[in-house]
Amino acid sequence: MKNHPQITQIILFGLRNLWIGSKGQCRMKVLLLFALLLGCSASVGAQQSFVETKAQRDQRMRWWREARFGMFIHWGLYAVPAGEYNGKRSERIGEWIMEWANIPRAEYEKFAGQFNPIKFDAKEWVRIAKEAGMKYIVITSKHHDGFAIYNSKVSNYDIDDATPYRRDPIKELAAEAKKQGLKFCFYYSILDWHYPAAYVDAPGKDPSAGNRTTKLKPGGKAEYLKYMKEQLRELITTYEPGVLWFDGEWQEWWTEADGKELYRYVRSLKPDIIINNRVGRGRQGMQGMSKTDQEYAGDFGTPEQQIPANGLPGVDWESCMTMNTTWGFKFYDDKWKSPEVIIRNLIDIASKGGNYLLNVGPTAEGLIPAPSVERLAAVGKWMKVNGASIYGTTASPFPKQLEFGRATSKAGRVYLHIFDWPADGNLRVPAWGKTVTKAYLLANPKKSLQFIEGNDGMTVQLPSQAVDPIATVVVVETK
Ligand code: FHN
Repeated sequence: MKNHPQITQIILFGLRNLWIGSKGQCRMKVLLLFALLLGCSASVGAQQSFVETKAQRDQRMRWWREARFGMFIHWGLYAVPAGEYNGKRSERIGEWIMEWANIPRAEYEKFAGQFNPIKFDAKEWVRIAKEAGMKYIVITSKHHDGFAIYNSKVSNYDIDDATPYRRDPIKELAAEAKKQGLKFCFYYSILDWHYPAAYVDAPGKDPSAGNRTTKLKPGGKAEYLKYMKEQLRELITTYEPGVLWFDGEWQEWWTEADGKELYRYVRSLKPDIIINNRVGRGRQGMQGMSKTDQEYAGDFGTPEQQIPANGLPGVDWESCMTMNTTWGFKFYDDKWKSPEVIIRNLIDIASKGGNYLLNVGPTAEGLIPAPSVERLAAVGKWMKVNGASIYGTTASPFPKQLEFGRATSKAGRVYLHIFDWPADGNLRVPAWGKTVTKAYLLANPKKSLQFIEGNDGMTVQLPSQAVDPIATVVVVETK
């Protein structure tokens, strides 16, 4: 926890004067007072919630805000059944198979013996993310099924003890991400269907299967909290993640106070770490985060499978989405988003000031599914030309959403993302209180575009054809 140097200095200065002006017995009392006060200031420090100035917070969030685009990876034992159990399939998400197929713990554990990702290649995974234009990777260290896909010293239900694979793919992935310049981050589920003290109390459900909510046996919460903290400590000290992405917080036994305490604990282990709002109860369902009268723990909001219509003004936020309809691998899920939808989602999110965390669900062999790889390559092709209109940008400066597309901004310029190319070649842009000095295609900055300014905005004369039918970017520089 952060101490407060000014408090300590005041105490020391006062004691110094007392010491100089005292003799014999008095000096013993001064020493005793010194010891008492020192202990008190330390304990005050330990109890402080994490206090940081706006400048300190902005510094901590800087890389994350500039990144704008990350890879989510859901990888675990659920990739073995891959959406089918005893011939039963479901439209439900693959990583929840222990719940929707009502698989008892002892049965589900058998998947560990079949999890042997011999085709896993950290270098290839990071290359795919990097070439897509992604700047960080968030991987499930432990999902709701409780299986640790890293080498956990506090659990035998992990890749090292329970599978034939025995290597630590997370160590390889963390090292490769660092080598290729991507931030490495962890997802961690508070909900744990495998923890001994946890059980399911729901009609028709096996008590040891998965469920949206679990109960904890008497004394189980304190025991589980200790276990969770031990796992978080080893995750943070061994792999040094940039973000701790919590999930599964909606349990009735998990409170906002628990979330605040866990936030402080994680920050005490790595003060520059960034933590999402699912550490506590601030998520407000799938919409992400709505500030109410209470300050919730967490550094950013987490809308899921959706883009808030007006962003989440005044807070940092990240929209997480699947590329098909499942987070964990399902071999028959072929409902893939097109590259156009993915690219326009990325632009839409950035135009509202958010980050896009796009998911891949690798197979039990350790491969990222080919349809995901193809889409990410298409996104990377667009980002290669237009990344400057996403990275390090802030939200659109326009009061209303543009009819032809979206906008992002940086100091002294606005990036206009044109989805619908004007048939007459004249791009009509509403006024936004700035005087334009120059306009050009981001793809061809040397060739200025003609424009006319008026009271209600400007008209830019565009070439007859769009550079990119998904989104062509026009840069408008301002005074
Ligand atoms: O239940 C999880 C789900 O499996 C998945 O991990 C998503 C990703 O954000 N989070 C939870 C649902 O909100």
